[in-house]
Amino acid sequence: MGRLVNGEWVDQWYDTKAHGGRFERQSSAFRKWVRHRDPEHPDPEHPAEPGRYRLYVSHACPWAHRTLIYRGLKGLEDELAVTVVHPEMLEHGWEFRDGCEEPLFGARYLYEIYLKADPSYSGRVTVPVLFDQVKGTIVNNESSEIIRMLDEELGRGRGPDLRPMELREEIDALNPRIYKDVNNGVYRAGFATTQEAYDEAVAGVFDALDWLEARLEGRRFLVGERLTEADVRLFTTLVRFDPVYHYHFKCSRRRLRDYPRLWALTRRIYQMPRVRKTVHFDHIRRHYFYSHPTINPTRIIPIEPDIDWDEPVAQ
Ligand SMILES: N[C@@H](CCC(=O)N[C@@H](CS)C(=O)NCC(=O)O)C(=O)O
Repeated sequence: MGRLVNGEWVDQWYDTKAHGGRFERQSSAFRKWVRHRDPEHPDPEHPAEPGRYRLYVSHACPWAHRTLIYRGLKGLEDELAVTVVHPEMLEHGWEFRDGCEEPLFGARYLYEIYLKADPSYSGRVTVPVLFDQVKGTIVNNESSEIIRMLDEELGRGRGPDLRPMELREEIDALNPRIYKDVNNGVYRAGFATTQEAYDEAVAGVFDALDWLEARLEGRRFLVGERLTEADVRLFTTLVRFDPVYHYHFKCSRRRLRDYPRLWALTRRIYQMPRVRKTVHFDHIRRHYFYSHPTINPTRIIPIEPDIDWDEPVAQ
């Protein structure tokens, strides 16, 4: 685990000391956009063309998982290549090895892909990465933006519209709290290095789950009757909650299965065939329990909880 500093790999765990034991996620560095050619953008830097782009992902990572769900729901499997990193993230960060090879450059580590894009890059080396195979560079490494490109540009007019005009305002209003207290909240609880920072983060997680549980009364999805971006963003954390976060990140007040509506929502989404294909519990569990030496130094992978993901749910 580490980061690049002026193009050099530095082995380093997250530094929480400067922030009172609080884990702070760095913002993503590559923020370009894939676009269709149209009168407004006659010559885009990264044109929407089938086969041109590749996603670098980890099956363990909830942020990368969003992009894989979009790729599946939009039917982009044949047009958008995927390279999966090895689930163990060790001293050199994400690696390609043992069945998780990198086909374009034969890279051993994900940081090599960042260096192709910027030889003097400084910052964390994260998944997901959207890579332009024609220009040989990274377009974007921010999942919340990559999913919108898959929805509106690469997958334009295909599959479901996950942020329809009429629901946009409501989706955009839900996203920030779900990000802060749920998606990132579980990490802030798990990576906290003081009791105070942990208490603050974990309270936020469960307050937000209570809020969402109440919101789901009389609703099949977060914004009414259809799956939207808000559900996908929430799902990738919920599906990891009982298998990992509940104990690894000490989010232990309740399990997901103690929230009837959130548990039903999670199954409703998981049981969609295009979503189910993207969920890899083997990578999820191996990654978390193996890659965080400050939390689980023995690397023992705890026994898997009995969870019936196929328990019937009203679709
Ligand atoms: N804001 C980014 C966050 C991505 C992220 O933090 N990914 C984690 C994996 S879950 C990662 O690659 N971490 C490696 C590191 O921080 O060194 C996004 O949503 O795309």
